[in-house]
Amino acid sequence: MTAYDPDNIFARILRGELPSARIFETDEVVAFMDVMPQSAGHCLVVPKAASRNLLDASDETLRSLLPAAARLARAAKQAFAADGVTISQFNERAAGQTVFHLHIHVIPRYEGQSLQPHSGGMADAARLAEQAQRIRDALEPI
Ligand code: DGP
Repeated sequence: MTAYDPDNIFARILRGELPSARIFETDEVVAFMDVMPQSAGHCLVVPKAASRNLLDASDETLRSLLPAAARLARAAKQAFAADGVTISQFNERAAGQTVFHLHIHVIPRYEGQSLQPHSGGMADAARLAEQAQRIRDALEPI
């Protein structure tokens, strides 16, 4: 497997070198809005620990990730009055991965609406910040 690149976009977001519309942070993970949303409220949960994807992640990293994704999914569903939530995660380029730091997509779904393309158009930063606030307001306490 290709080595982890510590200068990938999400590593730089985690270090605060690039901006993101942050939703929450714990000791283990950071959640922020996806800048190329496939639906209204599309967000990501990213472990702080370095791995390319699920294939090289430690069990410890994976253990913290799914509860965080579920918490984020519940909040995003409520905040956007969504009808459902798609959870997705890609491993390596052949599987559709474009950013090589492990992350889980939390994609609110709406009856009768298909998804925008994966890694499609960029969303407006102010709009993403407002959406992050809406999800933050709907988060359950840990
Ligand atoms: P993938 O690696 O295929 O699971 O998808 C990466 C996702 O990350 C894709 O939905 C677009 C999103 N993305 C790409 N660059 C940035 C960025 O700079 N900031 C944020 N917030 N999201 C990004």
